[in-house]
Amino acid sequence: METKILIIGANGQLGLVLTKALQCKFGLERVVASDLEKREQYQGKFEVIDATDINRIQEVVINHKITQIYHLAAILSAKGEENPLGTWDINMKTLFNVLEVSRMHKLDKVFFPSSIAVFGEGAPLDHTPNDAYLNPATVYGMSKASGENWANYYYLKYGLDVRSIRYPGVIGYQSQPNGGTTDYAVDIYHKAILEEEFICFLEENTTLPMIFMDDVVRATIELMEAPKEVITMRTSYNIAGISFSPNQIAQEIRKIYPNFRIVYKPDFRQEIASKWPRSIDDTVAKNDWGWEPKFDLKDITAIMVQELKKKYK
Ligand code: AKB
Repeated sequence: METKILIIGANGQLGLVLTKALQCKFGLERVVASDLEKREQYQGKFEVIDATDINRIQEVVINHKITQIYHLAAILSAKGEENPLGTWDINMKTLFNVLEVSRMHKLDKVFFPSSIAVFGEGAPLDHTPNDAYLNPATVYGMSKASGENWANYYYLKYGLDVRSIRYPGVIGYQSQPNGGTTDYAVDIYHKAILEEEFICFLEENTTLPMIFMDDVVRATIELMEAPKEVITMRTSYNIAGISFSPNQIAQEIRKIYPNFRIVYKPDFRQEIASKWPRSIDDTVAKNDWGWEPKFDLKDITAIMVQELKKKYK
């Protein structure tokens, strides 16, 4: 059967860009974007879906003869702490709905993003290996760690081809992140271009794993396109892009904007970040499906500045 893709959470930071990449690869007709609200000026097929409603997902899957789902909708680490039980309900319910519809309708493949938020105390902070102990300290991290086990369960029990990546913080100029602990690494570029002071909610030397949008979109599609036999990790794959601290990103920005000012006012997000890895060991993804990042901090800064300047002109 011809590939027909449904993206759930298509209006989010990654969804916006991944949808376009999938449209380029498969054609407008074979990609159905969905979210809680229809996006204005959207080119292509769009369905309004509340992913907590299994019947609605099922209806769209049947009507469009969907063969693959990318389930991107979730409440992220920082926002999730405002309403722990509500976050758990939404993150788990939407995942169960996607897994169940995919099982019932025998879909070819499902993509479920996990996150570096699955790590916590007990895991090495540097070069954290794929099989490190998972002891997340946020509800978001708990939902992703459990989700990974459920993905593996559906694969083992029902043969559902669920694939997953633990995303680092994602940096891109096309869209805004919302509710994450790594969001500062996007916001900082907007302030730099506007020549405004940036108030950073993390301490200056808090190093976190990050990745450029182009790399993460390519990683996701490469994993989904990889032959089934090479996939040895049915929970989730670590992938690394680049690790840096607020101080290092500010120094890189100052090479372009020498007067750029950053003020550190750490809040509750510092507590979350301090439990996450500083860097990630992605050997398993490299060995299994040839993952390789392309963008370092210098490249990312140059592209972010160049593209955001056009936006603010
Ligand atoms: C967050 O900060 O919550 C996300 C993530 C690392 O999963 N960007």
